[in-house]
Amino acid sequence: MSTIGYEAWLRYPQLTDVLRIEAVSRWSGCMIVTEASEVIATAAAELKRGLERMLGVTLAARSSCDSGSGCIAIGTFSGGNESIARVFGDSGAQLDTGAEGFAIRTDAESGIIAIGAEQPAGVLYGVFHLLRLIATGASIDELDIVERPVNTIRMINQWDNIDGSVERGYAGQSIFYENNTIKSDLTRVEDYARLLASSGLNAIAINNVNVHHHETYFITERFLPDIARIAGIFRRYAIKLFLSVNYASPIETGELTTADPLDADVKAWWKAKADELYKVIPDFGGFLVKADSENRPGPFTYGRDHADGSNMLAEALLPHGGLVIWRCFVYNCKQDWRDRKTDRARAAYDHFKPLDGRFMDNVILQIKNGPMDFQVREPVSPLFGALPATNCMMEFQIAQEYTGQARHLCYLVPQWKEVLDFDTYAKGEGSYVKQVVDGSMFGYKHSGFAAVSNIGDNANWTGHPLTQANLYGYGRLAWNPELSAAAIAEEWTRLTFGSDEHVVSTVVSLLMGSWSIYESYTAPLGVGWMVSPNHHYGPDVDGYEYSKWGTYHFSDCKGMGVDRTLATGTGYAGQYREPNASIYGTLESCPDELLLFFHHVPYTHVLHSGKTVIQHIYDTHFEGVEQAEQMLRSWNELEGRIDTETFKLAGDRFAEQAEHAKEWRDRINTYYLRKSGISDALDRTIY
Ligand code: GCV
Repeated sequence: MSTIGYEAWLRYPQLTDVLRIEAVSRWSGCMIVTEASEVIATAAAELKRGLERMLGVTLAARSSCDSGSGCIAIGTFSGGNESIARVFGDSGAQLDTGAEGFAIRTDAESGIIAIGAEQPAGVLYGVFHLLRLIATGASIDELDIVERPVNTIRMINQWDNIDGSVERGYAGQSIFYENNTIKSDLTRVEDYARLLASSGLNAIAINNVNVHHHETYFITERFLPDIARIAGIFRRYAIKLFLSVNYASPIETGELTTADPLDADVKAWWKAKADELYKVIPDFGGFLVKADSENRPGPFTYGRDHADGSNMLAEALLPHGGLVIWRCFVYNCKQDWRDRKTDRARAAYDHFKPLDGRFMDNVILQIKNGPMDFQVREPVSPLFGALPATNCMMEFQIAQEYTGQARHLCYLVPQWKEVLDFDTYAKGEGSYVKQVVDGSMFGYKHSGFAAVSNIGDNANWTGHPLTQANLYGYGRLAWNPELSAAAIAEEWTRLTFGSDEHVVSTVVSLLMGSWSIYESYTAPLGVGWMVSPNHHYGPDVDGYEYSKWGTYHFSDCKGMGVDRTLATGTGYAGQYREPNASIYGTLESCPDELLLFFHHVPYTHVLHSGKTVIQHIYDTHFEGVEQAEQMLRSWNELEGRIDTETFKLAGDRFAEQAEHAKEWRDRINTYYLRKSGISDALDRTIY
């Protein structure tokens, strides 16, 4: 198997510049490590591997440093490593690095670069940070860094099934499971743990939120020994393991006849289950739950609500310190398309807002970034900022289900940044979503980020070589939402492709332009969907128009869009605080990019851009294809500058994207020409 894409951003290619080698070698005479912790052992192994690769030397591990020899010391402030104590003195504990942060300091006098932290996890993150600095060409001569993650939960959700498939997975089969068993060789899982930890992630739910028959037994003795094996791997990388659970487990396992959360036997069943789990995995993270959503069982069956349902599980986990992560993706998936009053966008808020304050402290509501489902463009979920008395966390999707599925490039960090920087006005102007999810706005006890992964068993993990940037970027953003999308893109590019400036600038500009290009040739102005049913790849304007899923654009011969205003529509716009409610609810002030999400307008409606809706559709679709073709040309200019395998793999995907963008353009333009009868002002070919 090729190792190029496999190593992703942890390639650590040998440094070639003599001065640079000298500059780094000066500090890399040996590694000082004294603590026996498992995570520190991982950190030491990573440091050794990274430095040996980049410098082409062997890095000895010692317990002390002879002054002047140039050493890297790693350890906790209180762990008895003299070199750490020498560099940080008494100040280490005062640096406020917290449970997962770290300090890195270059001490010229003692010849030591020290990576110190309160806890072993911080040491590991510090090591990855130092390696990142070296690999991206930063000077390490005068380091004085203190970093701590902004978000406490930085989680990845695998939608992997035990038959080896991955729901919404576009990069091969599961790395965890095959043929209804947990794989015996978990080497790849360990390598995945490295990737996750190096980008700053600290939690993983290892199975699909749609918990099917066999996976229901993950919490039983049938699978627990193997699950514990996986937990052991992630533990070494300071990553906590969570499981998605089936709400009807007591029934499905044949042990009870009800899953009613208020039933004493049900409560006792889950309590015993939690006890059993923690015996095997003492640091088990908790449960991720999709309940009463898309045909999954839940408390509604018993006339109970989501607070009843989640609190029952939370009570069982509480004595062990476990969490219940309860998803808010709850809506009526059996809607009658003729019914224009029911609005899927409203559902999460309508379900959960009235329950604010009723959830236990160890329950966290996991809210998708938008009210619908990971579209290329949708507004931010109005639930962010609306639940001051309930722990909340963000759910993003790295997998690109609706944004090109590892075949089109769509770098999502800019989209996620927009979401995080959205002003909810929950506590007046400047109440950003990022402050809701980092817990600071309302003093949440638990909060953070989760995202659906985009990896599979493809050699390069993500299928498209450049969509590794989404996985890396997600981790970096969860660590620090203030990092810019461009800075993350550049960091990833340098780590992955090295320092050829032409490569760096080309790849960064491809990444940075890709979201808007994808948007321009797909569903316009925030209207969403228009994809082929089931697999969701490719254009199908009416694919979901007469379906039960609640995802409509209502195009007719006069106009299109969904009226979600308070005055004449579904009232969804009224779920936002002012001024957002009025901005979205008023045609004149609604931003162009979300116009059709909030309003039904004639094709001749003039946008803020000065164009009519219909002309905007035609223009963006023609331009989008040109830009997709330009992406391919830009990529092709990199021939000879990056390895041939990656060059070809990504080149093939860019070619497919350019070709497929034409299909989008022609289907959508043709559909709207035929519907509206209004021709393109520039008289281009529409069929
Ligand atoms: C895991 C969308 C996807 C489903 C997914 C669901 C969810 O509907 O298409 O595959 O199920 O979201 O987030 O639960």
